[in-house]
Amino acid sequence: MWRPVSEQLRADPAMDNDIMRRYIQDFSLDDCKHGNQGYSRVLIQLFGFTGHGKSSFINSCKYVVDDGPYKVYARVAPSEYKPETMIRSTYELTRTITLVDNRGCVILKKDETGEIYAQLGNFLPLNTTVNWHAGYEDTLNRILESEREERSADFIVPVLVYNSQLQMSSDDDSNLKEMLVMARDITGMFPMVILTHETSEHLLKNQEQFRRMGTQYIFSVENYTGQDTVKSHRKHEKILQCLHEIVRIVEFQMRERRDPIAENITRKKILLTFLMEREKERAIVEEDIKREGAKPTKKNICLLL
Ligand SMILES: Nc1nc2c(ncn2[C@@H]2O[C@H](COP(=O)(O)OP(=O)(O)OP(=O)(O)O)[C@@H](O)[C@H]2O)c(=O)[nH]1
Ligand SMILES: [Mg+2]
Repeated sequence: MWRPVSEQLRADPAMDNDIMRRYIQDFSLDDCKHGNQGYSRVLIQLFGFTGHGKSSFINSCKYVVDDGPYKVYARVAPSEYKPETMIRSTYELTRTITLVDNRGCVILKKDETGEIYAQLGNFLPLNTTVNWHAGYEDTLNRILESEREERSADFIVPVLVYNSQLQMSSDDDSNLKEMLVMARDITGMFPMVILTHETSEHLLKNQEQFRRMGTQYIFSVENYTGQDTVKSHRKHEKILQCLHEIVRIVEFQMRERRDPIAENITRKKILLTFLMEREKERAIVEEDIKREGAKPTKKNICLLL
């Protein structure tokens, strides 16, 4: 029987792993204050750079929630430097919660960020290959084509996965901030951040940087990997805490009256405006280069790539 988290906390302030696991497994949108309000599932949208641990996180989530043997559900790269996930795939975690393994990007370029936002807002079909270098018309056509799929009933939770071994440059910092804010506008929720490789010496610095960008929920986890599947209480606990918090946030947001269809329309307008603006900028840069033979600057080269 699913019970609100406040009751569970009262019952056991320590919130041990079993209680968290049961809370995650039993959570149903139907049990929220105003019922499901038209949402049929929670879609945890994992996004971020390639090789930062999105697929490993999915396998780790399945491992800790199913509490069975370790299995590879989402294929993982042999190393951090070889992009692996090309298809945007879904993995059911519970009957209410689904994880989406979005294609990772290599660097933040304008045409890739357009695709990222289209993925995050769930405006592109699931379980199909993602093409980063799509032009405006191509992206637009695919968004329109995907209207055939009924997806407005998904409650989207955006989650950026970031490898805490990396030291962020100031350029990365401002690009990521822009991306997080846009992801908020497209999904209605400021993305949470999961820092993988939690034993890294750069963890605290990365936590601080994401906090400065306005991130309220930052979790650090050590993923289970093909090379290390030995159950660890600490690893289980950290991953369960992260999923538990996501469910709490959804439950909290579902206390408000919501309209999934109206939300979907608003976000689609934001995405289309972004794509249109990007296209205009690209046309201006191309025109300048043609007219004056000007060299593209570091700032605008990403529009032409
Ligand atoms: N030690 C350690 N290794 C990790 C962790 N997370 C991921 N890895 C390793 O990092 C590599 C890349 O992980 P993936 O899960 O494939 O990364 P991804 O974000 O799905 O990458 P793409 O599919 O290319 O976008 C793999 O070799 C993993 O085993 C972690 O928390 N700790
Ligand atoms: Mg992957």
